[in-house]
Amino acid sequence: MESLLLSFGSISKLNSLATLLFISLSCSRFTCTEAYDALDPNGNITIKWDIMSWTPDGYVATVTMFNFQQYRHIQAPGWTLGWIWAKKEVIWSMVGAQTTEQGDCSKFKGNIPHCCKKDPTVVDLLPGTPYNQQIANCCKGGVINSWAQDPDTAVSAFQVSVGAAGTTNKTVRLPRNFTLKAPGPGYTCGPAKIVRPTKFITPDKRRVTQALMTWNVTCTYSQFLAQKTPTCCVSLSSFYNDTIVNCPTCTCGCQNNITRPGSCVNPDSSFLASAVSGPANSNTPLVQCTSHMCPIRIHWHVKLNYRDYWRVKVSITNFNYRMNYSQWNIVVQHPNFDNLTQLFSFNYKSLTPYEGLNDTAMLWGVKFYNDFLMPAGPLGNVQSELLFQKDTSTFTFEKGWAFPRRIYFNGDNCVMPPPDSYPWLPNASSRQTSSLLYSVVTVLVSMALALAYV
Ligand SMILES: *[C@@H]1O[C@H](CO)[C@@H](O)[C@H](O)[C@H]1NC(C)=O
Ligand SMILES: *[C@@H]1O[C@H](CO)[C@@H](O)[C@H](O)[C@H]1NC(C)=O
Ligand SMILES: *[C@@H]1O[C@H](CO)[C@@H](O)[C@H](O)[C@H]1NC(C)=O
Ligand SMILES: *[C@@H]1O[C@H](CO)[C@@H](O)[C@H](O)[C@H]1NC(C)=O
Ligand SMILES: *[C@@H]1O[C@H](CO)[C@@H](O)[C@H](O)[C@H]1NC(C)=O
Ligand SMILES: *[C@@H]1O[C@H](CO)[C@@H](O)[C@H](O)[C@H]1NC(C)=O
Ligand SMILES: *[C@@H]1O[C@H](CO)[C@@H](O)[C@H](O)[C@H]1NC(C)=O
Ligand SMILES: *[C@@H]1O[C@H](CO)[C@@H](O)[C@H](O)[C@H]1NC(C)=O
Ligand SMILES: *[C@@H]1O[C@H](CO)[C@@H](O)[C@H](O)[C@H]1NC(C)=O
Ligand SMILES: CC(=O)N[C@H]1CO[C@H](CO)[C@@H](O)[C@@H]1O
Repeated sequence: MESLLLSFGSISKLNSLATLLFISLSCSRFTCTEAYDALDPNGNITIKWDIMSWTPDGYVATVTMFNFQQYRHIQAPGWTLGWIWAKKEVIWSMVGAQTTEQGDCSKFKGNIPHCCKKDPTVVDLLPGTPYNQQIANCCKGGVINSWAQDPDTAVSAFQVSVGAAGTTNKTVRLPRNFTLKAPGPGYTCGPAKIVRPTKFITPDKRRVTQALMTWNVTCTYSQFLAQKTPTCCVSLSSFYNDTIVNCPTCTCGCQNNITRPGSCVNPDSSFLASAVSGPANSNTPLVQCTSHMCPIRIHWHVKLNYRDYWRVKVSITNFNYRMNYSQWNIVVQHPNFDNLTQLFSFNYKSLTPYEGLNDTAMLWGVKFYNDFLMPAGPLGNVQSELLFQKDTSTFTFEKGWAFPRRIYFNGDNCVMPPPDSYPWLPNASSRQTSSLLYSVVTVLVSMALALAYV
C-alpha cells in the first residue's frame, strides 16, 4: 500500500490512469472491501477524554468527538457512543448528553447514579436543551458536520462524572471496546491510548490550563461495514451523443415481484401515499422502482463545448421516499478540477488527498437554498453547473475523458457505469460546422465571466 501511494504521488501526468488502477485494486465492481479511503487517507473520528477534576470517588471528564473526515458527516438521528467500563464504574451525572438506559442501580441508597450499566450507550441531547444542561458543542441531536464543510461544527462534546473509578492518573482504568454508530454501523474504534494532557487557553489568551489526564480513541469508517450493497450510482450523458448511459442494472438491488414484493414503489401507484405516510418503519428505505434500485443517482451531463471552456451539469436525485438528506455533499474526482473556473449554486472546496494532485473536489449545497435534499418526488433533486477551463495539453472528449473518475455521495462510493459503455464521440465531420458558433459563445461566456468577477 505504502509504495503504491508513493508512486501515485509522483506520476502526476499519468494520474488518471493511476487512479483508475487504484480503484480497481481497492474496489471490486460493486463494493469496496477496505476501510481505507483513497480520497481521505487520514479521515477518522477522534474521541478525546480530558479529566478536568478528581472527585472523592472518581473524576469529571469532558469527552470531545472530532470529526476529522473531510466529507463524511453524521446526520440525523445522530451518533451513538458506547464503551465497556474496565471496573465497576458508574456515571453519577452527565451534561450535554445522556445514556439511553439507566441499568440496575438498586445497590445505591440516597444518590442514584445516572447510569449503572457496564456498557453504557450515550446519545447527544436535542437542540433546545435548557442552557443549564448544556456545555459547549453539545446538544445538536448527534449531528456532526464534516471537517471540509465546516470545522467549527465538526465537533461534539459532553461531560461525564464518573464514580467508583480511580482518583489518580495511576489508578484510573481506561474504558474499553468503544463503539460508534453514526447512526448505523460503519465505524471501528481502536483502543483508548493515554496521550499528552490537552492544554486549554483562556478566552483572553493570558493563561493556559491543562487536563489532569487525557486519552484518545480513534474510529475509522468502512463502507463495507456500513452496508454490503451500494447506495448510489452514476449515470452519464453528453451533448455529442444521444445515448444516456444509465446506472448499471441492479446496482443497489433488483426489482423482483416474486421474492421481494413491495421492495419498491412506482410513483403513480396508489400504494405510495399510504406507504409513505403509513406506520413509518422509517429506517428501511422505500425506493422508487428503477432498473438500478439505488436511493441516490448522480447524473453527469457534458453540456457544452466552448473554445476555451467546457460545461457540465450535475444532478443529484433522491429515489427514497422515506429519506431526506440535510447537509448532503458529493466528492468528485476529475483531472480538470485544477481549472474549475465557475460553479453555480453549490459550494466548492478542493481536496488534495495527495501532494501535488488537485483533481478532487467536494461540492455541497448552499445554505437555505439547496443544502437539503428532499425525499423522492418532484422536489427530490438538486443540480448545478460547472465551468472548466481547458488545458489544451490534456483536454479531450475522447475515451470518456470528460466523465468523472469517481463520485461519492455523503462519503459513499457511487457505482459508475462500465467504462466501455460511456458515450462515444461521433467521428470527425460534425465538429467543424459549429466552430463559428463556439467562438461566438466563447465571447459571450468571457463577457459573462468578466461581469461575474467585477
Ligand atoms: C486522525 O485524523 C487527524 C486529522 O486528519 C490526524 O492528524 C491523525 O493522525 C489521525 N489519526 C489516526 C490514528 O489516523
Ligand atoms: C501522572 O502524573 C505524574 C505527575 O503528577 C506524571 O509524572 C505522570 O506522567 C502521569 N502519568 C500519566 C499516565 O499521565
Ligand atoms: C473487548 O475487546 C477485547 C479486545 O480488545 C475483546 O477481547 C473482548 O472480547 C471485547 N469484549 C466485549 C464484551 O466485546
Ligand atoms: C488526541 O486527540 C486530539 C484531538 O483530536 C489531538 O489534538 C491529539 O493530537 C491526539 N493525540 C494523539 C497522540 O493522537
Ligand atoms: C412487477 O410488477 C409490476 C406490476 O405490478 C410489473 O409491471 C413488472 O413488470 C413486474 N416486474 C417483474 C420483474 O416481474
Ligand atoms: C426529513 O426526515 C426526517 C426523518 O427522516 C423527518 O422527521 C423530517 O420531517 C423530514 N423533513 C422533511 C422536510 O421532509
Ligand atoms: C486546486 O484548484 C483550484 C481550482 O482551480 C484552486 O482554487 C486551488 O487553489 C488549487 N489547489 C491547489 C493546492 O493547487
Ligand atoms: C454513442 O455512444 C454509444 C456508447 O455508449 C455508442 O454505442 C454509440 O455508437 C454512440 N453514438 C454515436 C452517434 O457515436
Ligand atoms: C466513423 O463512423 C463510421 C460509422 O458511423 C465508422 O464506420 C467509421 O469506422 C468511423 N471512423 C473512425 C475513424 O472512427
Ligand atoms: C489552461 C489553464 O489554465 N491551465 C492551468 C490548469 O491548472 C494547472 C495547475 O493549477 C496550471 O498549471 C495550468 O496552467
